[in-house]
Amino acid sequence: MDAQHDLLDVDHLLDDEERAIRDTARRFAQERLAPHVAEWFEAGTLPARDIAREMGQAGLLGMHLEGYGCAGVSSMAYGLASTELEAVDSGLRSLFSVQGSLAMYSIHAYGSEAQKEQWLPGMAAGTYVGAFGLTEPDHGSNPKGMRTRARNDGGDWILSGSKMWITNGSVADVVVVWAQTDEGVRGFVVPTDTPGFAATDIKQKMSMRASVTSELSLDDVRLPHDAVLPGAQGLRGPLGALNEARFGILFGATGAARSCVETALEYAQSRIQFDRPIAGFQLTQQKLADMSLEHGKALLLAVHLGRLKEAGRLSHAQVSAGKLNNTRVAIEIARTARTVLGANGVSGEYPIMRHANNLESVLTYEGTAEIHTLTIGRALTGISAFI
Ligand code: TGC
Ligand code: FAD
Repeated sequence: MDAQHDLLDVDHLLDDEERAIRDTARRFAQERLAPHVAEWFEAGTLPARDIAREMGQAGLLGMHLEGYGCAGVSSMAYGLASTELEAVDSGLRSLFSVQGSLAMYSIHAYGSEAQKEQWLPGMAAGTYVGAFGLTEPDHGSNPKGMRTRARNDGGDWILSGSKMWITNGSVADVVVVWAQTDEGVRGFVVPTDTPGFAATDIKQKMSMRASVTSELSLDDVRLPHDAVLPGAQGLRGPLGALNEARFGILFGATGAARSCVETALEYAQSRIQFDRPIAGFQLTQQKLADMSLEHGKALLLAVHLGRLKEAGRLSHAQVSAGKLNNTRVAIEIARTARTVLGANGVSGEYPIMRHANNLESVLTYEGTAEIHTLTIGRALTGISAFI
């Protein structure tokens, strides 16, 4: 691998199978998604159901899960696929993460056999789209305070409340909804055609425009007794799923960063000012060197955490460290890369401003930078500073 694309030769740390899966995901992302993404972002719409079907055909959805039509690849391979999707757009990686790591993972890890058989094969194929409803209008960082409630009524469950900022919400066939019950927080598998369920898209997003984000309203949604996920009790359930998705994000952010570095490098070599390529100016080279180095270090961290995960040694605090570092690094790289392109840096003809805008969401969702900082602080000191 040459220094232009992989300064630290991180590629050398991957095995042949990991490289093959990464290359397949890259081909899919570059050939099927990249040609359209700027248009989707500009229009603020995404043909999410069509893309889910294509991702399903490519074997990407729930690819790290075993059985039920899922590919059963390693965590590392899943991380590398996240990188390739986010190199095109964070919104596309979001569709893939929410489907595979939040909705499918929750059903796979906590669901009954009947729930798994009903939903997972269709979700792996992309014929069913899934969403994950944890955040509420008044409870984001602190999901413990959620107000959505599920009460028992003659053996059925009745769900009422609302969820906010839900990726895939209005295009989903099924949502894993987290709600308070008399036994603490429980997860419910909610088919979106159930009476009382409604989803409204959130408009005027300046970030993640190539992603569907919705508000969900649950107005006395009646579900059968077996709609509850039997294996999840308390906040540990949703937080366990979030751990999986955060792992994908710590890889994914390096994809957005890579796209920015590559764009800046190519531009700097062809843009002439003062009769020479701007890549020849020392100040530009400093930016290019810093961006490449920071991108390489972020990728090294991702691969290291991937190896820890495969060895069953990855802690929550380490996932927080990776998510915090790599989103922070990616956003800095996007800002620096933008300056290299001058005015063209703000144009949608180049991907940089789109990545920069998306990364503002990535910094906030799946636990804000502050929450991950405090998670690391708690692991270091043994003292929780959340409350
Ligand atoms: P706390 O007392 O620390 O923990 C409650 C229970 O959960 C366990 N736990 C975890 N389990 C798995 N993974 C983790 N990362 C875990 N962190 C904690 C913990 O052991 C405990 O278990 P048990 O059995 O003892 O009860 O809970 P807390 O209320 O103090 O909260 C901690 C805090 C603030 C870190 C947590 O609430 C948090 O992470 N808040 C952020 C919320 C968040 O990330 N929301 C994301 C919503 S989904 C989304 O954004 C999707 S974006 C689209 C895309 O992915 O692309
Ligand atoms: P708040 O929790 O209100 O935080 C506001 C600010 O206060 C932040 O800076 C935060 O770090 C800080 N803060 C809060 N508490 C503390 C503290 N104790 N100490 C220090 N600082 C603190 N959610 C889902 O459930 N499913 C989804 O699919 C989903 N998709 C999303 C897609 C997008 C595009 C976006 C933007 C969000 C999505 N979310 C989703 C929601 C996301 O997880 C929340 O936005 C996030 O958890 C933060 O919650 P909040 O926005 O309510 O901010």
